[in-house]
Amino acid sequence: MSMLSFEKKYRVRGGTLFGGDLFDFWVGPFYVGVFGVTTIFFTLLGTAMIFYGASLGPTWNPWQINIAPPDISYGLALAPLKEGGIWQVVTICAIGAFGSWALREVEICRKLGIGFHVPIAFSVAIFAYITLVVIRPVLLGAWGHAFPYGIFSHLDWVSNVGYQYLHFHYNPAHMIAVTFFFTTTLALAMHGALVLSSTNPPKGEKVKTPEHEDTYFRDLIGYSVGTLGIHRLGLFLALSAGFWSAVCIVISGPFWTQSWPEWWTWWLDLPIWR
Ligand code: 07D
Ligand code: 07D
Ligand code: U10
Repeated sequence: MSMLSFEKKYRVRGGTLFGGDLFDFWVGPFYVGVFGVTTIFFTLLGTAMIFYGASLGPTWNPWQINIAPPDISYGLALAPLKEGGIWQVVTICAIGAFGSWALREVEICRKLGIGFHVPIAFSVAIFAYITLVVIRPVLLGAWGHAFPYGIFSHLDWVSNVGYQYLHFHYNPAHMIAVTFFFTTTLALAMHGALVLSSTNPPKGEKVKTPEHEDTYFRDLIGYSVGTLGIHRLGLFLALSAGFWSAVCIVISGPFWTQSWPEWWTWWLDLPIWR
C-alpha cells in the first residue's frame, strides 16, 4: 500500500528529455514516454527480422537459429537482406532498443530526482556490445568481424576468435576483465551474506545495525569499507569488468595481430635479463 501511495505522488508529468508531454504516462506498472515507444518499435522490428531470418534458414530450433553478419568481402557496405542485411537491420534495432531503454531509465531517474547511476551502468553494457558489433568491425574494415545472433553460433564465434589469437587467456586486458568479474561475484556474495546475517535474524532475535556489519569486517580483516562504500565498490567492480572486456576485444585485431602468448615476450626482452 505504501508503495502505491508513493507512486501516486511521483507519477506526475515532467522531467522528460524529449517530446514534452508526449507519451508522458504509465501503462500498468510501466512508464511509457517517447523512449518506451521507440523501445517497443525497435524490439518488435528487430524480433520480426530475426523471425524472418529464421524462416529462410534451415531450422526453427531456437538454440540453432543463426542470423549471421555479411561476408568479409562486403567490407563496411550494406549487404542484401539475405546475405547479412538482416543482421545489419537487427543490429540497428538492437542499438536503437538498448539506447532507448537507457534514455527511458534517465527519464525515470529525472522524475524521481535520483542519480543517473543505473543508466550509466547499463550504458557500459551497451558500450561493450557496440564495441563487438560496431567499433571493432569498423576498425578491422568489415561487418563480417562482428558476432552472429544465435544462441550457439555466438558461442562458436567467441571460441573461434579466441583461438585466432592462439590462447585468449594470455590477453592481459582479458585477465583484468576476468579478475573484475570474479571480484564482483565475491563482493556480491559477501555483501548479500553480511546483510542477510544482520538484518534477517531467526524469529525472536533482534535485527542488528550497520555497526554490527562494520564491526564484523573490522574484526575479520581490520577494515570496513562501510555500508555506502560497498555499493560504490560493487558498481566500480562490475563496470570495470564490462569496460576491460570491451578493451580486451577491441585490441585483438586492430592493435595486436599476433598470438596473445607472443605479447608476453616484452617481459623476456627486458634488459634486466641480459
Ligand atoms: C541473467 C539478464 C537476462 C538476460 C538473458 C539473455 C536473448 C537472446 C536471441 C535466439 C546475464 C536473453 C537472451 C534475448 C535470444 C536469439 C536470436 C544476463 C541476465 C537471460 N550474449 N554468452 C548467453 C547474449 C555475447 C557468451 C546466454 C546477448 C558476446 C558465453 C544468453 C548478447 C560474448 C555464454 C546470451 C551476448 C558472449 C553466453 C545467457 C549481446 C561475450 C554462455 C546470458 C546483445 C560477452 C551463455 C548458450 C546471461 C550460454 C551465454 C545472450 C553477447 C559470450 C543466450 C543478448 C558475443 C561464453 N549469452 N555473449 O545470462 O548459456 O547474461 O549460451 O551482446 O555460456 Mg552471450
Ligand atoms: C557484450 C552484453 C551486452 C548486453 C546488452 C543487453 C537484451 C534484452 C531481454 C531478458 C559484456 C542485451 C539485452 C538482448 C533481453 C529480456 C526481456 C557484455 C555484453 C547491451 N573468458 N573471451 C570475455 C572469460 C575464454 C573470448 C568477456 C572467462 C577462452 C572472446 C569476459 C573465461 C576464449 C571474447 C570473458 C574465458 C575466450 C571474450 C565476456 C574462462 C575462447 C569477447 C563478458 C574462465 C576459446 C568477450 C566484450 C563481456 C569480450 C570475452 C571471460 C575464456 C575468448 C571477460 C571467465 C580462453 C573472443 N571473456 N575466452 O564482455 O571481451 O560482457 O567482449 O575460461 O569478445 Mg573470454
Ligand atoms: C535492485 C536493487 C534493489 C531493489 C530491486 C532491484 C537491483 C536494493 C529495492 C532489482 C532487481 C530484481 C527485481 C532482481 C531480479 C533481476 C534480475 C535477475 C535481472 C534480470 C531481469 C530480467 C530477466 C527481467 C527482464 C524483464 C524486462 C526487461 C521487462 C520486459 C518488459 C517489457 C518488454 C515492457 C517494457 C515497457 C516499455 C518499453 C514501456 C512501454 C510499455 C507499453 C507501451 C505497454 C506494453 C506494451 C505492449 C503490450 C506491446 C508489446 C510489446 C512488448 C511486450 C515488447 C517485447 C516484445 C517481444 C516479442 C519480446 O538494488 O534495491 O529493490 O528490486
